Amino acid sequence: KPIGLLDSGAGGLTVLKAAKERLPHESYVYMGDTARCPYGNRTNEEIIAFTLEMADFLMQCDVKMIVIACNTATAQALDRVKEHVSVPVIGVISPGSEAAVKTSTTKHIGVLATKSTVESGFYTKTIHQFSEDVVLSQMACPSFVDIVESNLYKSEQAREAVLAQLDTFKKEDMDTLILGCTHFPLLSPFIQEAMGEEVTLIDPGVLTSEKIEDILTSEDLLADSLSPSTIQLYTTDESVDLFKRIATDWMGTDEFDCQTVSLER
Ligand code: DGN
Repeated sequence: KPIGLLDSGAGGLTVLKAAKERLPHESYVYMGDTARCPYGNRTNEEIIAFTLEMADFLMQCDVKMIVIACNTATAQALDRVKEHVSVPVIGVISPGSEAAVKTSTTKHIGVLATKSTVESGFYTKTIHQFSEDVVLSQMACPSFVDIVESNLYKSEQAREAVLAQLDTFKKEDMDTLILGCTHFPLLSPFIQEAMGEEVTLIDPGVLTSEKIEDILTSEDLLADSLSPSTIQLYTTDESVDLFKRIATDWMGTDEFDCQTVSLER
């Protein structure tokens, strides 16, 4: 059975890429709700409803676990999805928070995320579960999501937007920065440039893939090394072309199938 991943759009491909690198024998079904992206400025009710629809779709694909590869959906809907489905479910906020707390020596951690994630307070709550004395600086960067969804993430325009957005934030004295939106690792060279080499960037996708392996191991669900590995991508946009281009470019392979699917509106 495949592992299911969901995101509001292309951002969760950063988690898929990390998972595929760590667990190459697994098969994956990825659902990106590109037609309704971005989620970051939507109401909590909308985010919960959309996330549950995607979880239902993944369950119809007979997935063995669900990875909410979206911070915004994790913050609003992780518990709801857990109640809703019969397979293990993980989000991206806890793995990223745990890694950041382990990495930071100054105990001043930054988070870049969507408005919804910042306002949810979910990062603050989660990081303080790992360490109570961490100081947290958070910033909402909604424009970064649009840059990635329009496949402009390597452009000079993207670089300038990132440098301008982080101009004030970089002056805060953090030593560790969580890329708290799964779209943002695609912009990490520019984010690193803006923040300076002394700040360690945390990509929650990498840490989430370790957790995926832990869960599959403990549930005895790991694929064996002879299993054929497939990647099936679904997008809710009518055209799959842009999504396919981003996926091919980011994943460094076109060995996947990509189809459009319409969810309830
Ligand atoms: N990729 C999503 C996240 O991690 O929060 C959200 C992007 C969006 O829809 N605004």
